[in-house]
Amino acid sequence: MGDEIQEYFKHALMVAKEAGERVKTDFYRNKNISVKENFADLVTETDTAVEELIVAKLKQRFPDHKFIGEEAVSAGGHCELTDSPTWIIDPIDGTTNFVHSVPHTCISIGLAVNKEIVAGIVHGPILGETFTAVKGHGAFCNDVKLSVSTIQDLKQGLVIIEGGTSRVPGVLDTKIANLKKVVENCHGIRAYGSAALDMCFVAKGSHEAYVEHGIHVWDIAAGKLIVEEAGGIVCDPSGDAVDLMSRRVLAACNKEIACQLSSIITNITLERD
Ligand code: 2AM
Ligand code: CA
Ligand code: CA
Ligand code: CA
Repeated sequence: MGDEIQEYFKHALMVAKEAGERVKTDFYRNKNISVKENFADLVTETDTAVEELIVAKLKQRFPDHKFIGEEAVSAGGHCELTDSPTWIIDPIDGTTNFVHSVPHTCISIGLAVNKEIVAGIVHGPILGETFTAVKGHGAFCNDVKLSVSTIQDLKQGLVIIEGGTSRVPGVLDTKIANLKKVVENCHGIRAYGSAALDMCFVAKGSHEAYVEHGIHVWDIAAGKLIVEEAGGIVCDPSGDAVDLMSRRVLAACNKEIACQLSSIITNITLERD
């Protein structure tokens, strides 16, 4: 299986880079924008086209594999993670950044086998950074090996926490209350607008943690493995084991930081994927 996963990974990396060229071209053009659930939940023609490109290229090579893609699910498609090899795709993570010409935007491709992520690619075509991991083989950014931060005290940490695209009042109120508690307990907070890149910044060691409610499986599938292969941990914001379909995540450089962050966060339950 190890060799097979390497083969799957290499092919997916090629596809991600090809898709990245399309994202890069469109990034500098006028975008065709629509809204999904609310005025802040955006999608562009590029999101849909890039997802179709990635799925077509992977399907051609791996016809028996299954697929979960953000835009297909948004269009009413199935979002079920089975034991079969499943490609979990976010064609553009950071669509709002893409729309506003902010370079923090990426393509995220994770591969799950037996519901476990075994390969992950987060390709940022504008930033020129490609984060990768294959289970058991470490995490890399442009071929440089990644290691998480060694800071153990949250008060010395930098935490990524986002506003998200949900405008549901109850959810937003708790997110803002959490944001306040995090600000009070660390060096500072940051929000880059791309869940997948946020996870990679924890893997890279520049940030101690990332916590989010509202994300979907395609936002974090690849990033989860990249964080873990860099030596970090990914759990539920409650501190329990992570459930990729639960719409929430906490990534941290180590258990101490995860526990400290978890203890000040109020968890939010959202409708599952
Ligand atoms: P997207 O750009 O693929 O839609 C922005 O905070 C980050 O969270 C992006 O990675 C965005 O993914 C993702 N996201 C999308 N919908 C969200 C939601 N309802 N709550 C939180 N994050 C969301
Ligand atoms: Ca989206
Ligand atoms: Ca996303
Ligand atoms: Ca997306």
